[in-house]
Amino acid sequence: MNFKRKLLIAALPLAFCLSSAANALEIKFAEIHPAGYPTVVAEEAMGKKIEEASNGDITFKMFPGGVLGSEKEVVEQTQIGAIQMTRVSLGIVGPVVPDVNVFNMPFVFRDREHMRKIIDGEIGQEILDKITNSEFNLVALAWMDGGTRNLYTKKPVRNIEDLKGMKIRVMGNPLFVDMMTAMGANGIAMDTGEIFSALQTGVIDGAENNPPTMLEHNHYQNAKYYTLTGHLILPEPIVMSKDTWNSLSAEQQALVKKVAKEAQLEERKLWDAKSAASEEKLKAAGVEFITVDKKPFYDATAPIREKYGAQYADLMKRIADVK
Ligand code: GTR
Repeated sequence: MNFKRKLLIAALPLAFCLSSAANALEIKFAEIHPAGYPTVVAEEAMGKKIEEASNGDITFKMFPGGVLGSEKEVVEQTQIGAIQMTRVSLGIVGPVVPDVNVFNMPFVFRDREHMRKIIDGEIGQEILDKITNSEFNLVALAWMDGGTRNLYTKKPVRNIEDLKGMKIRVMGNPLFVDMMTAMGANGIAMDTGEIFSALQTGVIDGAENNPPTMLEHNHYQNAKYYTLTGHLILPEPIVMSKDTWNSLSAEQQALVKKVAKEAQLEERKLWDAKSAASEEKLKAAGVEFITVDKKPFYDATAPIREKYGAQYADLMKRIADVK
């Protein structure tokens, strides 16, 4: 065998490795929630399925706990394709894709079951498609259940008057600032990661979220009253960078879609268990759960549903008609 030929043969495995590496895709998935959180667990299971079914062409790596940045930063990174996938609250999608604000309106869903029926049905798919078809450069694949949001405060809120003048943190969406104004408080927009110290230093008097977030992000340490207003029931889309999506084969796209939908149904079982366990832990840690008459909160926020919902009157009616 001549020398040149030997070299060629020796180089073959290397060339093969390089070419398969060039085709391989690593999905970096960003989560602001910590390891073990229901969304994280369901998304990891989804990632495992993608890896297995793609025969190693796609690998999946979860980055929990906000290590890749705040939700807003991560969304921007996903839009440009530096991060391939994330789950994000619909709250912060609203300012960029206003159509999704229908789901962001206070008391638009009657209860958890109503919300789940909507996200599992055609309206849920329509809202995902609105994100995908916007200029957001993301493909929205499925919904995670983000539970029901209630108020937590440093001083008790036993009726809507108690909320007057309180500074309450909300997600960065003008709709939520308006919602707080309507309920008599001052809505202060900030990232999730800033809430803990803002509560500790008294920059805010409270925030609003579901029991798992209140617990896992340690907000309960400086807010001992949890008022069950149930003003928001927010689903959270799993999104993929459109650049990443476009780099997938049709078969791979179908796979990602399928396993994301499976994650949608799997996560809610984890969610229900985690939510119940979180409530117990919060109570054990000295948080007082306050039941309130929701009607004054519902009535006070009617102008918000009118202001943001007027142009979606048909959709609002279709949502209300889902029994
Ligand atoms: C959580 C949600 C997060 C984030 C957070 C917040 O319930 O899962 O995506 O939006 O609330 O209020 O910042």
